[in-house]
Amino acid sequence: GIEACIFDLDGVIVDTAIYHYKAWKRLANELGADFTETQNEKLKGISRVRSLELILEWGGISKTADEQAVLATRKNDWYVDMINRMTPDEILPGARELLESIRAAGIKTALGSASKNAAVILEKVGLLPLFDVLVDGNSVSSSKPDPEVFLKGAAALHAAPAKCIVFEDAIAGIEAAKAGGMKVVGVGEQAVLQGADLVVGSLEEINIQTLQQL
Ligand code: B16
Ligand code: MG
Repeated sequence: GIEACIFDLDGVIVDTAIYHYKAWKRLANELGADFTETQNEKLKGISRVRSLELILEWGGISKTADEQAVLATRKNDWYVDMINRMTPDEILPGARELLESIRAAGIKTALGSASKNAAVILEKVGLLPLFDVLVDGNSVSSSKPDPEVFLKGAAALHAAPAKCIVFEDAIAGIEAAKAGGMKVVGVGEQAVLQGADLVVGSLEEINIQTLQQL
């Protein structure tokens, strides 16, 4: 049976991607640069530092490490202003219900997010009590597609990776789950999320039975 379910945050539980996008776009524009929607997809699931490196690379801009630290902080300050205003209305469809039914079935839950702001976001939307363990950007050294974040979640819950199901909206996250030997449900578009064991448009489409059949 399933021993643990590990959830990505942004794009699965809440749509913080829109806030990341707004803040990165504002920063890029201030630098006289921009990025496309396709490029924005590549920012999903990866760390803040890596996201900035990519945006600078796409814009043909070079900055020292110190300057990059200042820019990343500026983006994060704008981002934090936006997430501090989040409410439970922003929980994505089906997320709360699925978390509740997983826990009611005696299965453990973990968060596996690249974000250093994960705990604040879960607190704001009122979902913190539904997670047994949080593994986020503060507790990992390698970011997705490295499987570290999910393997740490499994280990903290004493679950075998092969008996874990990961929920992910990003290509990097699906690769990370697969690299960790886990099952993965992609949340989003089939065309984007190839490699997932199952792709759904939203968590509303899933119940415990669907998961047990994976
Ligand atoms: P922060 P996830 C990821 O969250 C986002 O998808 C990604 O766009 C962001 O760069 C990363 O968190 C780091 O976030 O700047 O808040 O530390 O999808 O892994 O939950
Ligand atoms: Mg995500």
